[in-house]
Amino acid sequence: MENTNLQDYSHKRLNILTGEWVLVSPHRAKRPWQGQNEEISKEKRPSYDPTCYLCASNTRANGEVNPDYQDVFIFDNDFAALQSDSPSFSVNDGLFKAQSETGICKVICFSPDHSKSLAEMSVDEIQKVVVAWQNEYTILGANENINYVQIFENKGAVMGCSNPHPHGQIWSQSTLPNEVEKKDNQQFNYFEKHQKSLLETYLHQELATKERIIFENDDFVVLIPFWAVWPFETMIAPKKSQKNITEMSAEQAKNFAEAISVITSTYDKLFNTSFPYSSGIHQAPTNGLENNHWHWHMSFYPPLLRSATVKKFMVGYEMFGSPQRDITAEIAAQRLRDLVG
Ligand code: H2U
Repeated sequence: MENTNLQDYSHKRLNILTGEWVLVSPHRAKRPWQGQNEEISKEKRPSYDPTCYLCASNTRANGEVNPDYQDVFIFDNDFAALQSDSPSFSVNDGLFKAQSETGICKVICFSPDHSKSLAEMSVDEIQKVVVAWQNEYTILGANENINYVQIFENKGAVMGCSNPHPHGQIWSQSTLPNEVEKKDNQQFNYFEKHQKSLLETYLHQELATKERIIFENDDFVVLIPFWAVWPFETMIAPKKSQKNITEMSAEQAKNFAEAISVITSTYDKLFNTSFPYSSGIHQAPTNGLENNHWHWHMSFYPPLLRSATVKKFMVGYEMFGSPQRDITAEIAAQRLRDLVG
């Protein structure tokens, strides 16, 4: 796309997956910064921490002892936000509306090595995490009370992560969360009209221009979406539409693991820090429907803006109006692309 206006003048871009707009203000990218700096943690972690709740053989907060696990370890969250045995009820009192919600929450330790993050793990080690995610989607999705499985990771204290041990979470529940419902509707409407995947069609267009592509292998593409909100937000998506992660072959799971390895290690190089983010996989609900409109993808939402210590705040206009960014998706993609390898 040869449109220099997008690099020079304020405009709005449409997120085709949510139907929402983001305001882009490229001319502001050079403004001086006199605001808050985040602390950089220079702490070098040991491979084993006797006080860590997630390290192998240690005792968790509720008194249970972790096994001496060798790669991936999954357990039911001891402080689960959703419970499978809570009562079913609803409130319909005029404009007061509420309904009960049940679910199952799990914690997934990516590695017994306390000092590592996904960025430092090998592709083979990450593939074991991918296979564990596939298994959990299958097991939880088979439960008739579970209609959606949300896999995610909070990395870094700045993202509210409670423990530096490499781990993620899986929250599964009876209804679709807000973000998933938006993507469900958008993809459904496109599929109904065009009989093809919205995201696959979008990826074709991206692969033709290459402007926002950071990395690709045979099966996956890593890019900054045209509509990205966070300065260095990225997405990993299979080139050919798949509804959920269980459709990946072993070879594809390895290529997905490679894509995760490339983007997380590239992030660490950008500001020479262990790059914080929230990442998550959006995929087809497990509600027993065909869901042919779904094309799964993994998104990374990192808060850092211009250094290891200056982060983007989603405040003010973002809270009351729309999300807004200064550095364009194309410039951010160029910076990440230059660091790959
Ligand atoms: P975060 O670091 O993303 O907050 O995830 C850690 C999760 O681990 C958190 O949801 C759970 C917390 O409830 N946890 C346990 O289940 N048992 C423990 O002993 C410590 C933490």
